[in-house]
Amino acid sequence: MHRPLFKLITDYFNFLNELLHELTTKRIDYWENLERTMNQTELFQLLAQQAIETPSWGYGNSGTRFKTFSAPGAARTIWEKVDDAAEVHRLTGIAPSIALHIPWDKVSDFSELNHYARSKGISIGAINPNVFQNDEYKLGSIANPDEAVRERALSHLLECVEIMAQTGSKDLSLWFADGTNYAGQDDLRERKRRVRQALQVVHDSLPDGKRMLLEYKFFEPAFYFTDIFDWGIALSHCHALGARAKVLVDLGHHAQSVNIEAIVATLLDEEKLGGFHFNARRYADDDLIVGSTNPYELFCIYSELVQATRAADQGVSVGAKEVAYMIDQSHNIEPKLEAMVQSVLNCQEAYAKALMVDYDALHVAQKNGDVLGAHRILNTGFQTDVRPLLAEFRRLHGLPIDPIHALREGEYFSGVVRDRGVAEAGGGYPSE
Ligand code: PSV
Ligand code: MN
Repeated sequence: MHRPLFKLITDYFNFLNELLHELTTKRIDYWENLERTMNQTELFQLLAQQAIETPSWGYGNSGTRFKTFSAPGAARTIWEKVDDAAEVHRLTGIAPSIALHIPWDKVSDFSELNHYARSKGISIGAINPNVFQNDEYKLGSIANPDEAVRERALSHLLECVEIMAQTGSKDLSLWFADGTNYAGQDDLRERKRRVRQALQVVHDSLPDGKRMLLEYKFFEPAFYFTDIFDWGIALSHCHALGARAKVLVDLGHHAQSVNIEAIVATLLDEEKLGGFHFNARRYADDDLIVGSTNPYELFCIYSELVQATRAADQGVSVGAKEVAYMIDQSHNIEPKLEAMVQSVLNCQEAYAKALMVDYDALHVAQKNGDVLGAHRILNTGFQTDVRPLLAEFRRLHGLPIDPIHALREGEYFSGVVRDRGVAEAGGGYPSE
């Protein structure tokens, strides 16, 4: 036989052989785990219930304080942002809502926006008030020493509660840039009381079934003191405020090497975990893709959540099932839609891995004091290659097997690049 042709054929057969081996070992991998944990129908039901909200501010041009970049096809209006969020949902099947930031996403008729979103197959999710961008908020919003400023901040928060009614949103997502830059600048206990007072008014204005999620962040934009600086202060406010107040954990808002899954477990047990802002941090608060620098941390967080949903304590299990999952990322150098799809898929993968753990065996090992046995049982989930399983899940749901490939090859992205073009973006620091 002609030698190059013969080589081509044998190479091809070797390739097929390797592929078959790859697929069968991966199948055994997750099938073995499944046998020990749950059946496939149960697993697929849980995966189908997963929902990751995407943020309107992740679809427009964004940047650092040095430069805002112009991304080809970036959404220019809230209507275009809804279109993009709908596309992310169409590709992944698990991103059914979009969070709004007010006034960035303010429209004259929110019920029209609500109908528009629904016509695109998604809903309006959390409403995020913005009490950090006006000049008057230089010394804070609800903690400001000036009562008139505090009143204006509060009335914006209450306006957002009204917007929730028009958009059908369940959650008011609260983050405050309030803080001080110098010791002695303001009275720390007084500031705590001002915050509590305003939050109580907001809490009490929420109708049944609506919640306020209180986000903490340990620094920035203030650098000496931040009013809601960590989960401890957020939790004590939420406990005092009442049943509608819950804590929101933004993965980027912790100091280096803080054990976030321990915070998650604590808040779950206190029945006060309300939601997440997913992202990945390297040094400080940043907008890297969730699970890109810290896949093990994300897995451990999901593992705590899975265990809490199965807790014997009803309050804990019900609370865990009501946790809201949201992405909080603005992508500056990555293609925006692709980054959002990737983020949603990373959450799906971490969740699927957490479902692969044999928690009964884990508890036995823990009771027996089998330190490394328990550690290995947990890690079995993390080490499981769930990609073939998720591909099968997508096939069953009529979703693209590879959503990133579908986005790259599909008409949506090239269409928005063509139709929207490259919008002018602002600079960073003003130049002469
Ligand atoms: C603040 O850093 C934050 O995490 C809050 O959630 C804001 O609402 C969001 O980013 C967008 O500025
Ligand atoms: Mn956030």
